[in-house]
Amino acid sequence: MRNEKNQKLILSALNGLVTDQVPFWFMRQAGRYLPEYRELRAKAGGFLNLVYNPEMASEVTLQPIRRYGMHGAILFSDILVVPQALGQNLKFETGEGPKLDALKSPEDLNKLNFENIDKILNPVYETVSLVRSKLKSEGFNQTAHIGFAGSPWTVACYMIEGSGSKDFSKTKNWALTDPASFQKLMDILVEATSHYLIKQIEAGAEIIQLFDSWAGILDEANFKKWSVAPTKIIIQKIKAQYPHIPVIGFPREAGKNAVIYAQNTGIQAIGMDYAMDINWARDNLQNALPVQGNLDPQILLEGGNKLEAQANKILKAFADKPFIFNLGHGVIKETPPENVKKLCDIIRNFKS
Ligand code: 1CP
Repeated sequence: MRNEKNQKLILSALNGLVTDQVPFWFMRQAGRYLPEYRELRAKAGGFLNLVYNPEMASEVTLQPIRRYGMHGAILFSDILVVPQALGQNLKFETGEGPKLDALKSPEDLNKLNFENIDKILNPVYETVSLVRSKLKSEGFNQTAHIGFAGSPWTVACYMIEGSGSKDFSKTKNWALTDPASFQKLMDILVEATSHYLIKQIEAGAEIIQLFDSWAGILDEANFKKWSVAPTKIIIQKIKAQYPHIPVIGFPREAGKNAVIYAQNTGIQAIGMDYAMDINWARDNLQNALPVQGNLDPQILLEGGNKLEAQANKILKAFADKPFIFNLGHGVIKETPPENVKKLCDIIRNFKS
């Protein structure tokens, strides 16, 4: 038996315990709302230069922890490094989202290969080990390092569309009209993502989060096929080697399908987006597994009394069962850092 008292707070919650303090971290906590991030990004000369520079990327990961002492330190990287490592061209232009050379037909899948995957991703693994050693040397004994990847469905959305999109209609159309070749792409992504995550764990990641940001555009049957099924295989592969590493799944905007996801993927905890009804989630998700979420990042941006009221409402609803406080999506870049500080204080001072 492990001594559960010595576990980091967030790991206790993931292992089904309720602790005096509610553990917290925020999606996109490392990023553009922080002046020290913008400074380092300018120095690096671009987003990907920052991602592939272990010294700088580990600093960016640590920046919010030094300010606010979150219980989770998420790796600074992006979900799109996996397609890049498989040979797809990726660019981030200043002020714009990602641009990939879109996959247009089943023949384009032949361009993807595993030859250089570790050569390209090695700097990310190096960042993970640097983060672990910095957390330790700087005395953040209660902060766990969270590795991550995009889920195959969400990553495929960007690979096929070539950029962000409102409805990812090309991807949906491919999946619906030619499921056999779409399955081939999913198989490639399952393989690459499992490998990538296992390497992060070997380098020192203590928790994994899988982002399925576009899970919400699938109907139930397709959600099972393209979100749940690939996620389940990835988790099986991780668990076969590292059974104690918890995996948090974030099937954004899945609504009621989140129950199917929670029951069938093997995740240890589920991330709730901000559209999810608190009482519904309490009764239908938290009755079965730890939950994470779900403050609207817009409310964090606005701050004030509304922030205080909504944060407390979430804490009152979830804190008596295993729970990790988070946002329902990423920190918005215009968010004043003092609002983030205020939210951290509210969570820290909460007594159930
Ligand atoms: O200009 C910049 O500095 C780049 C902005 C930025 C940042 C800070 C991007 C571009 N990615 C990131 C970091 C990032 N991305 C992290 C780091 C850790 C943290 O959370 O602090 C993580 C976990 C991600 C994950 C990610 N990237 C997701 C899943 C989560 C989500 O937001 O739904 C997605 C969809 C992406 C793609 C992506 N990367 C960047 C942008 C602007 C986008 C979205 C593109 C779009 O859909 O329009």
